[in-house]
Amino acid sequence: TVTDTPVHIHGGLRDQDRIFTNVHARNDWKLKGALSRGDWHRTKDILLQGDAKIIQTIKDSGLRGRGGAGFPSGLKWSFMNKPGWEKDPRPRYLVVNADEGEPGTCKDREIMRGDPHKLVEGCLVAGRSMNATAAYIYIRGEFIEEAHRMQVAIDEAYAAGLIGKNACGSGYDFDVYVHRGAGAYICGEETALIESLEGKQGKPRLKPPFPADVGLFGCPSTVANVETVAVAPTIARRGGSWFASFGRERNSGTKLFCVSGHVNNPAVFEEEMSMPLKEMLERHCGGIRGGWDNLKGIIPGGCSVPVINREVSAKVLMDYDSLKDHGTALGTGAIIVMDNSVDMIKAIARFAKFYKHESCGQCTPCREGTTWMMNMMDRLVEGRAQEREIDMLLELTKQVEGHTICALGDAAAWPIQGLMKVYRPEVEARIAEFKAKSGDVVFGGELVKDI
Ligand code: L3W
Ligand code: SF4
Repeated sequence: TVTDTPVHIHGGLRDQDRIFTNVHARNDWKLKGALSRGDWHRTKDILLQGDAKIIQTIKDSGLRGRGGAGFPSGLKWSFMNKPGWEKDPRPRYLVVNADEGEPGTCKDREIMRGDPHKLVEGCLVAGRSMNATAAYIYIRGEFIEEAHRMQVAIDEAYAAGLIGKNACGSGYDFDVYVHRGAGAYICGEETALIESLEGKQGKPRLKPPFPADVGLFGCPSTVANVETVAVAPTIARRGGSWFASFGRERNSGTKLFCVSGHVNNPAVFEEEMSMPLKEMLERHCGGIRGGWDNLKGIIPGGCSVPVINREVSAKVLMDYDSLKDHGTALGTGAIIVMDNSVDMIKAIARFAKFYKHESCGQCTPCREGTTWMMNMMDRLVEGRAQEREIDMLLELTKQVEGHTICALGDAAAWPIQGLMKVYRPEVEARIAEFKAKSGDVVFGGELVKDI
């Protein structure tokens, strides 16, 4: 059911409730600045609470993975502590997914630029909760400055005794490493990321086994997004119920949103979950360029999720359930705004090209399907097709969706399905226009005499 009424709206997040207080790196991002913002405050006490208590706090907070899937974090982290885990001689790892590559998404980058210590401290707290001995931060290769700042923060934390042997004086040993990627979008998929960390080509593995059972170097591992890990210390300090008081049930907490495209002020900001999308754009981005009526559509969660039109954009809340009820998803919280100047068919065709380029090629439906999708979308931009090819394209997306090793196949299919659901009349009009203009009858891109 669609219940578009937030349980609890503050009228915008207050400054004292922000977790990321240096998100634009306006202030000192190093240890001294971090300490002044409350990072590393009584971290030892959190560590001494032990694994079960930390995980319970995360469960109470309702935190869900901020990398796109929205899986409940407390539950996911608890998979590392299955009964009998102490008898398993394998080391255990936290892997931080800092391979932020989803088009439109630029929030983790801000955390690493302005608040790198929040992530280092988060590694320690989350790592402690899953009895890990080390964290690997796998960072997107293009993030040169961010990788540098993370390394500086790690070095500072070692020098101050905050991580390493007897971290924070807790008796717990914990190491943190940075590993730079080499520019493949697919390495943001958790098992491809693990393969890449192991020095192999970044090709996703079949799941199960999930990383919690067989992960990095064959050891129990959890891969979690930068933002998810970075909020853990604040939640542990302020309490699960504090975090859960924002947003609404099953959609709780605060979150970083990144808005790009045709708003007056594109921005990255922290806001509470479940705020109406329209209000969010007006409050933080100065509204749509040329006014609300100039809005054509919005992709609310990074380019992998379906587009919504102006009418839906006006009533949807920025949370998992409301967006799902309206046929799209929160994804990474990357809001791509497109006004009436946008050729929506061309925009989605560009995404199709992206997925074709980034497919790792190891499973046939994705490798072949993304190529077909790109070619068909390219022709639809010109209208060089028959109307019935729209249904053929949709059928193709259904053949790919759910039939691949990883979610990239689904991600390639959904934007096209969204386009046809919302803007099909435009696609049909484009075909009719081409036919009227050229007089040509085409099918599959070929000129045909008799159809
Ligand atoms: C143990 C089980 N663990 C699930 C774990 C699983 C993973 C997490 C979520 O895709 C989406 C994708 C992109 N035992 C488990 C279990 N887990 N069941 O929970 O798993 P899953 O499969 O739901 O999702 P995923 O494969 O992690 C992620 C979408 O995010 N996306 C974003 C992509 C890009 C970025 C970026 O640039 N930062 O995130 C946008 O929509 O399409 O659907 O850890 O192991 N029984
Ligand atoms: Fe590779 Fe695509 Fe298959 Fe994922 S779905 S494993 S990207 S071919």
